Amino acid sequence: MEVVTFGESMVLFSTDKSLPLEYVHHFNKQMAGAESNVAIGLAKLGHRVGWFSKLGDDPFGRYVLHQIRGYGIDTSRCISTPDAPTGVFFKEQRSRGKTQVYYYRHHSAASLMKPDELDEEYLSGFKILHITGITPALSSNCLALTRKAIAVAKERGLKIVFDPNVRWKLWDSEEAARKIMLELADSADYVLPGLDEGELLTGLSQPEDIAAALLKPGVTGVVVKLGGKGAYYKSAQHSGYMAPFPAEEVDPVGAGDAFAAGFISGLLHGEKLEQAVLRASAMGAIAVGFNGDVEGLPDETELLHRMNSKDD
Ligand code: CKP
Ligand code: MG
Repeated sequence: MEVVTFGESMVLFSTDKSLPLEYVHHFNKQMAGAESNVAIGLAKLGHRVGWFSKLGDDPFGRYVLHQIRGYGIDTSRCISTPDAPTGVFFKEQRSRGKTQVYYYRHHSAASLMKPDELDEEYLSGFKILHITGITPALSSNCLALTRKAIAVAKERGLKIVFDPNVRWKLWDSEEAARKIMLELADSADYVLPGLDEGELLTGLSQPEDIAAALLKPGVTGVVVKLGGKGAYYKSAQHSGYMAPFPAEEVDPVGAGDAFAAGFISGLLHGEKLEQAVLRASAMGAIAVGFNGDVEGLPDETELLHRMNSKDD
């Protein structure tokens, strides 16, 4: 197996109308979650992936599980619990490309994940562990689970890719978020912050300075995502800006996860940092062009086509 990730996936209710949610009568049911988005992105590209979580023993939990399993992702370490429901969230369309999310995930099943449930042997079977800053924000047990997974991954030789994915609605204070994000960033091999997340972590505002500050001993590469302006990448040997892929922005949610999936796929192909960032950027550009987090993600052929037509 190649990549393992874990975190909360939820049922997403989205709308086709650009209206405040109080005026919306019909919703589309989809599934979303940063880590499962990455898992699905990788699975669609042909990689062998494992994802686990704790889901409510309820119809939404079964729906999420069936969706993720349907992509050929290994869900054998997922736990179902009668003690709490599967989380849900709603996405409001403010105007084209502008969205707002409302979570109903407090005390959800996933927030009950805990460190002693981690199957350490299972982790040994993978090359890369992907983690995000969402999971440690769910509960103190989820934070402990994240720390344990990192420790086990290091012990067993997995590379760690960390996407801060700061969600202010989940953190009690900016200080707590910064402290934990920095701890996780320092323990990763690759860190993929957005510009605002890089600013939060370092107090710096230029991509070059942010990347230099996060490239601590033990960290191999940092990629600062700049949205429509591309990305800046840095390792001990190489650094540079990646120009953005042309993209029509329909829904930016999920773009960061698509970027992470592309980046990890590049690592698995043995690509150099710049080439992996190119792959990541193409994935991000594809992801902003459709509604939903994963529905429009490409297979390997489509992705290569997009990468080769960058300057057309
Ligand atoms: O950073 P992204 O826009 O790629 O992440 C989107 C996901 O997990 C979305 O699917 C949502 O469920 C979440 O991030 C979250 O918890 O906010
Ligand atoms: Mg993100």
